[in-house]
Amino acid sequence: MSTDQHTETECVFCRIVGGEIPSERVHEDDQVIAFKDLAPKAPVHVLVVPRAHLRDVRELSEDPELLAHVTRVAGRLADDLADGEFRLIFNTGASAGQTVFHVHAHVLAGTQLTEGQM
Ligand code: D5M
Repeated sequence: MSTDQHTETECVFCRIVGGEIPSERVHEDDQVIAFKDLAPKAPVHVLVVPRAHLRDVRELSEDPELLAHVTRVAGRLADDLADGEFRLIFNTGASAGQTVFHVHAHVLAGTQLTEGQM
């Protein structure tokens, strides 16, 4: 695993937060941004990303208000972009499929999701 993305200057999501790398934003506020996933696994597949560089959901859980905000935004996006039903995923660790080590919640919606999806 490369250690480069563990520094904020190299972290792809820090660069998206900073506007250095373009993204299709669907929400932003002072704490989080949300944008469409580059490789969507469902008709609605967006990532809710805290502006702060936190490694994973374990670190995010140290800030319960921010964690709650991420889940609230996910729900609102599922209301706005789909029918309100959604799957919320935090891949945590490489063996669980985490490839970007800046915490992000995958919001999947807009179709009948299968058990193996994501
Ligand atoms: O999820 C990381 C997710 O991030 C994966 O679904 C692709 C997505 N990704 C990576 N780079 C970009 C950019 N530049 N825009 C949008 N989406 C991106 P993980 O849970 O870490 O595997």
